[in-house]
Amino acid sequence: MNKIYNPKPETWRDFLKRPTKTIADIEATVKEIFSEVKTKGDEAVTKYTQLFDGVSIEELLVCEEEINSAKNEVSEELKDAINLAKGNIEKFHSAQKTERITIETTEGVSCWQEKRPIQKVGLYIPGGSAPLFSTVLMLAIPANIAGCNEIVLCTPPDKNGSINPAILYTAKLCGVTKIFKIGGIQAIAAMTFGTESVAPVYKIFGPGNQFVTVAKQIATKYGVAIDMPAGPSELLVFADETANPSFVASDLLSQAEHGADSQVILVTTSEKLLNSVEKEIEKQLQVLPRKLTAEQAIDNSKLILVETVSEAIDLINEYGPEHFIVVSKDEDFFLKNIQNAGSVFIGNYTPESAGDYASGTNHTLPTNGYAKQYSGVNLDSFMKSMTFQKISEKGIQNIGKAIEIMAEAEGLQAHKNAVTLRLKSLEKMSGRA
Ligand code: HSO
Ligand code: ZN
Repeated sequence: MNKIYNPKPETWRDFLKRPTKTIADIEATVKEIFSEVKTKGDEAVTKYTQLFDGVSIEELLVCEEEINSAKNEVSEELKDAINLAKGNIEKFHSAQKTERITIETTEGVSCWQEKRPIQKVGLYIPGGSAPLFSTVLMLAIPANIAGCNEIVLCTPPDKNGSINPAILYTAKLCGVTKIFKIGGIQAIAAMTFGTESVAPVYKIFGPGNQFVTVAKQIATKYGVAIDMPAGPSELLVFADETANPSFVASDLLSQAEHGADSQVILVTTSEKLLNSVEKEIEKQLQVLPRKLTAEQAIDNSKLILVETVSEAIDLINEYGPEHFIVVSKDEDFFLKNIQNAGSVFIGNYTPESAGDYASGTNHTLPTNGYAKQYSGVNLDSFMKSMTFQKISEKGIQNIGKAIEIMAEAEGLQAHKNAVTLRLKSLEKMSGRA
């Protein structure tokens, strides 16, 4: 663990830098697979599934029977837990619905804005060591509330060609319309171009490894939208002497166990707390099943001692963490001044795990400093705003002149004519009357 004492602000940028990855060779692989999936469809998808997942899949679409039998493989206890989480996530995301906004900007000129669902969305759920069925909840629930009519889910098959039953169970429960046994780059390519089995989508959501992340970025070149550029999980905790060091250590480890490249940081004004957290991490780490992974992330983690809370908040805003936990007697100060964070967790009894699973907020959040300009996934991520307007005869008379003058000034005569013709026709009518 790196301990940093009272660092000078000019050095923050340097030690807060996320490790950068070279994407050059990944990009070449992604482009090759994209072009093959585009031209050969399912055949290419099957070939890459064999190559990367080591299994030959005859039917990419998961059949009803397989989905229904997953239900029997998930324990009642887990089903109950998933249901509790679902209820909370539904409540929080339903509350994000907004009313139509209507305004008469000038007499006779009515403008309004309404939201519409993105009709076809694709959800990517990684497989591998931790099957993230909780991410199915986080993506499929808001997609459903938004009213998306096609919700496609892609997830890689295991060596036996199956998908984790909890993923299948949750997908069915949350209204996913089609599930495919496709992972990695080939999944993103299939949802981008469409194949014989997979219909193309308008927006792709979900986390993934570096390959999936680059593939999502390439997908945008073909007009598909993505939720956000995703990267390894991050947690920054600010804690002072009011924090429980063992709780803080458990939170830092909870993110560290996601991957060797996870980023966890403690910022504190208390040297005593810093030392106790360090000891606690060592202790708790020893008995973690994912010790090896967490250990590597912890090796790169930082424990930072600063002199004041105002220095702390500046440093935190400069870093822009995906998750920010604050346990401090100055809680209000932090809540008022935090500008850049994906999601904020407050007090000794608010572990990040709560937001990862069951409190109701979304866990698909901006990493890599993108919290400075991106929001986490929310109901609006599955919708787009449309504007409407209706102008009456009186309305066009009220704003027509301004439009004519502006069009003229831009040298766009046809634009001007579209108004002039109408104004003249109204003049004629009123002359006749
Ligand atoms: N903390 C992860 C999400 C997750 N954690 C899923 C457990 N399961 C990224 O926000
Ligand atoms: Zn997590």
